[in-house]
Amino acid sequence: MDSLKVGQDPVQTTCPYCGVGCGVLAYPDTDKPVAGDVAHPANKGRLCVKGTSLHETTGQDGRLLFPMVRGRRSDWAEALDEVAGTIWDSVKTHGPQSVAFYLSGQLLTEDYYVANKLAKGFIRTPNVDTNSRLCMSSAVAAHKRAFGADVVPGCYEDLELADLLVLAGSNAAWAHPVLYQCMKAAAREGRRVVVIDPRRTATSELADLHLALCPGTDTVLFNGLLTWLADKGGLDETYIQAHCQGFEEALKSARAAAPSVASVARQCDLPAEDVETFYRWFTDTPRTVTGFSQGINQSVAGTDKGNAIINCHLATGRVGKPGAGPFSLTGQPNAMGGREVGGLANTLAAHMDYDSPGARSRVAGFWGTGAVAAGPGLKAVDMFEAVYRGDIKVIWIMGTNPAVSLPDSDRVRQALARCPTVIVSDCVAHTDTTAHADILLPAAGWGEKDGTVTNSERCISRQRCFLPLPAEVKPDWWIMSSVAKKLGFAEAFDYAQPADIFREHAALSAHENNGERAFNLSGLAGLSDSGYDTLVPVQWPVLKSTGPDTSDSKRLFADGGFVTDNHRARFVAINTVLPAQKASEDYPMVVNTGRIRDQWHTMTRTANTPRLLTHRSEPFVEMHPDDMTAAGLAEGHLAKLSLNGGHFVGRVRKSPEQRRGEVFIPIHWNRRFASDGVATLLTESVTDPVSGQPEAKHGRAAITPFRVSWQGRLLVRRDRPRRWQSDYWCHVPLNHCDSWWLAGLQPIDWPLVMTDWLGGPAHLMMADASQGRFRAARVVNGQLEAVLMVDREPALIPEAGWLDSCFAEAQLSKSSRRALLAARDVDVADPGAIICSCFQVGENQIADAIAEGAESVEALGGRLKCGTNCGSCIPELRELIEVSARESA
Ligand SMILES: Nc1nc2c(c(=O)[nH]1)N[C@H]1C(S)=C(S)[C@@H](COP(=O)(O)OP(=O)(O)OC[C@H]3O[C@@H](n4cnc5c(=O)[nH]c(N)nc54)[C@H](O)[C@@H]3O)O[C@H]1N2
Ligand SMILES: Nc1nc2c(c(=O)[nH]1)N[C@H]1C(S)=C(S)[C@@H](COP(=O)(O)OP(=O)(O)OC[C@H]3O[C@@H](n4cnc5c(=O)[nH]c(N)nc54)[C@H](O)[C@@H]3O)O[C@H]1N2
Ligand code: SF4
Ligand SMILES: [Mo]
Repeated sequence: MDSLKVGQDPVQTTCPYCGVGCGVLAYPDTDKPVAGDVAHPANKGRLCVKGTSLHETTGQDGRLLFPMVRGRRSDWAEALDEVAGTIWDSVKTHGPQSVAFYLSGQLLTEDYYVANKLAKGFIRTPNVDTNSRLCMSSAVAAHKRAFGADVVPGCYEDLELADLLVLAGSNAAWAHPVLYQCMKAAAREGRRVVVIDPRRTATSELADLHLALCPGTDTVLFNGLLTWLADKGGLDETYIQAHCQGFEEALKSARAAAPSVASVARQCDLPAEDVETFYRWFTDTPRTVTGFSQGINQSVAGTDKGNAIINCHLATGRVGKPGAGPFSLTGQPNAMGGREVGGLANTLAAHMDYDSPGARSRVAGFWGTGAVAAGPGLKAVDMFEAVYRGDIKVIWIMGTNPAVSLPDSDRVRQALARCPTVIVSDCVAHTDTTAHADILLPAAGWGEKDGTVTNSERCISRQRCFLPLPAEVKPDWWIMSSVAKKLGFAEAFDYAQPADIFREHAALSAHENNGERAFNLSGLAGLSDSGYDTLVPVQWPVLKSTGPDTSDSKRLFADGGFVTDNHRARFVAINTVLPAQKASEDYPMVVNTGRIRDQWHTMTRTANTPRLLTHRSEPFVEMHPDDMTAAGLAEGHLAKLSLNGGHFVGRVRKSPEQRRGEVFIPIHWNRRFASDGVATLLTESVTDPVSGQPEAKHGRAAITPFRVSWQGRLLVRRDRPRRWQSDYWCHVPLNHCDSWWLAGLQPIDWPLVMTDWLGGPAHLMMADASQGRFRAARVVNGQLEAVLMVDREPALIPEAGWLDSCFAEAQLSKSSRRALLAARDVDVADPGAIICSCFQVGENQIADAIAEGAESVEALGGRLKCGTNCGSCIPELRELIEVSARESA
C-alpha cells in the first residue's frame, strides 16, 4: 500500500481513544498534525478534537522509559527475571490463582491475546479481568442472554438510516463525537431522535424528545414499552414466532412492573405525555435504532437495562436490519477486541466460555498446553477485594489506572499497598497506579506499536507503528512473551511480530467452529505478513467464503440464526428492583459521574495537551440552581461532596439541565492533577449481579460549601519545584508554563509567602487588602519566571492565556512587563473562556461576533471558524446564540 512507504508519507492508523475507531493519517515527523483518513469507513476523514490533537501526545515528556524494580532504574534482563521469578514463586507457594492480571480495552488485540493465553493457558490462573468490566460487561451479558453470543447486530450506517434514533444513557456528542456528527448530519424530514438521560446534555441538542428520567429507571421505561407494544398491536408476531423464545414470561414481567403509561410516568418521574409520545413513535417506526452506553451499562441493573431494550427490538423484529436494531456504543478503542480474545474473567477465549461444551479441552489442545485454568475467575471489583484480603499475591496491571477508575478507589489503593508484588505496564511514569508498583514496565504507546483494534461496529482496523521505540520501551506483547519464555513456555510464545499473534488468534476463532460461535475470523487465519501490513478495515465475522474485502458481515440476525442452542433469541423477563444505594439523610445528593468532551479517562495523556484543558480546566460540580441556593453555593464557588471518608471538591457550575437532588461530576481528575478530584470516592463498590459491572452513575454524597478565604492562580516556568501549599489545588499545564488553581481556608500574609511561592523575590507587586486582591510577578534575566494572582472570587482572576504567551518571550518587552499584573495586553481584546478547542475561539470573541450579527452557528463558523472542525462545540455555540437572543429580548 502506497501510504506505508517510509519518508513523509502518512501512515494509516487508528485513533487510540474512543470506540468509534476513526482512521487517522499520521506522520513520522511528529510536528506534523494528524489528519482524518478519508478511506476509513468509521469516520471518512473526520476527527474530533482529541483525535486532531494526537500528534501533541506522542512526545516523551512524562513517559516511562526504563524498567524500574522496587524504586530503582533497572534493565529488561533484571525486570523480566523479577516478574517471572515472582510469578513462579507465587504459583509454587500459593497456587496459580494467587496471580492476577488486570487488563484494558486500550490494549491491542495481539497484546490482549498473549495476556489471556499466558494467564489462563500457562500460568493457569483464571483471575484475568479487564477494565471492560467497568465499561461493557453489562452489554456483553445482555447480548449473551438474548443472542447467545456477545454480538452487536448492526453497524454505524444504521444510526443514520434510522427514522427513529433512541439514545439511552449516551452522551455521544462528547463521548462519540464523530458518530454524533453522522447522527446529526442524518437529520431529515420525518427522522426523530429521543434522548433518555436524567440530565440535559450536549447530545440532547439533537433530541426531538428528551426524557429526563429518574436515574436507574430505564428498565421500567422499556418494560412499559413492551407492554404498550403488546397492547397496541405493535408486535411482529411472525418474527417472535419464528426466531424467539420466552416472550410470554417477559411480557408478564413487563406488565407487572409497568402496567400503564401512568405507572411508568410515576416511577420514572416523567410527564405521561412524553412517555406516550416515545411509545407511539417507537411503535410506528420500523426503522428504529436504540443506541446505548454507560447510562445503561454502569448500573446495578445494567444487564437488565440492556435486555429490557433488546426485548423491545426482538418484539418488533428490529434486529440486524438496515436502520433497525439495538446498538451498544463501545467505549474504549479495543473494548471489542478484548472481548473477542476472552479477556473477561467469565470468558475463556475466542467467544468461548468456561462452560461452553468442550471449550476447555479445545482451547488447551489448540494452545498446546495440558489444561487451561479452571474458571471463571474473579471479576474486577472482587479481584481487588481478593488483593486486599491477601489471597492474590501478585497482580499485573496493564493499560489501566484502577487507583482512579475503580469504585471506592481509596480501598483499591489500600489493596495495592498491601499486595506483595504489584507489576504495572504503562507508558506514563507517574500515575496513581504506578505509584504503587513494585515493578514498572515501560510499554510502547500509540504510534510506537503495531496491531489491531475492533470498534463498536465489529470492524477490525490496524493500528500501525510510525515512530521508533524510545529508550527501553517495548510493546506489551513483547513484554509478556518474554516473561512467558522465562517461565519456560518458549515454544508457545515464540512470536516474532504481531502478525504471528493475529494469525493464531484468527485460527483459534475458527478452530472447531461449526457455526456455533459467531466470532469467526477463519478468512484471516492465513493472512500473510504483507496482508497483515496492508489489512483494510474489515467487519467480523470474516469467513473463508467471503474474505476480507466483501462485507456481508454488516448486519446479523435479521433472519434469526441466533447463537443459542435452538437458534432462537431469548426474551429476558425483567423484574429489577431499583437503585440499591438510595440517597439518604446523611447523603442526600445522587452523584452522577461521566465524561467531558476533551479529556480521556484519567488524563494520563490528554492533560498534557493544553488545548484539551481549555474547555474545562478543573473538576466541577454541575447542579440545579435551587440546590445551589439550598446548599448556600453560587456559580464558581467550590463545593465539597463527601461520602464516608472520601471527598470531592469541585467548582460549582449552575446547571438547570440537572434534575433536583442530583449532581454531575467528571471522572477524569486524579490525585496527580487535583487535590480532591477523584469521582470514584463517591461511588461505592456496588455491582450488577449478572455482569459484575459497578454502578458508576448513582453514587451519593453530602454537599457543603468548601469555604475558602482566598482563590488564586499561580503560573510558574516549567519544571520548577512546587513550593506552595494550598487546601485546594488543580494543576493546569499551559503551552509555555505550568499553572495551578489554588484556594485556601485560612487568610495568608501574601508579601510574606510570596518569595517562596514564586521561587524568589517578586519584581512587580500589587496588593489591595480591602478587596482581598494580590498580584505579584517575578522576572529573571528578562524572562517571566512566575506570576501569582489572588482574589476573593475566581471570576475576578484573569484568564491565563496572555500570561502563558509571555513565558515564551525570550525577552519580555516593556509593554508586556507593564501589563503583567493586569494579566493581559491592554491593546488586544481578551478572547474569554475557550469554547472551540480546535481553533481556540473564546466566549468573548463569540459574543462579539453574535453582537455584530453572526447569529447562527454557520455564521459564527464563517467568521471565526469555531465549530467547523469536529463540531463538538456547536451545542455551546447554539446556547450562546440563544442566551444572547434572550438577553436582547
Ligand atoms: N471525551 C471522551 N470520550 C470518551 C471517553 C472519555 O474518557 N472522554 N471514554 C470512552 C469510554 S471508555 C466510554 S465507556 C464512553 C462512555 O460514553 P457515554 O456513556 O456516552 O458517557 P458518560 O458520560 O459516561 O455517560 C453517558 C450518560 O449517561 C447518563 N446517565 C446517568 N445515569 C443514567 C440512567 O440511570 N439512565 C440513563 N438513561 N442515563 C443515565 C449520564 O447523565 C451521561 O450523560 O465514552 C468513550 N468516549
Ligand atoms: N465513577 C466512574 N468510574 C468509572 C467510569 C465512570 O463513568 N464513572 N467509567 C469506567 C470506564 S467505562 C472505563 S473504560 C474506565 C477507564 O479507566 P482506566 O482504564 O483506568 O483509565 P485510563 O486513563 O484510560 O487508563 C489507561 C492507562 O493505560 C496507559 N496506557 C495507554 N496506552 C497504553 C498501552 O498501549 N500499553 C500500556 N501498558 N499502557 C497504556 C495510560 O497511560 C493509563 O495510565 O473507568 C471506569 N470508571
Ligand atoms: S471520535 Fe474522536 S476520540 Fe473517538 S476515535 Fe474518532 S477521533 Fe478518536
Ligand atoms: Mo469505558
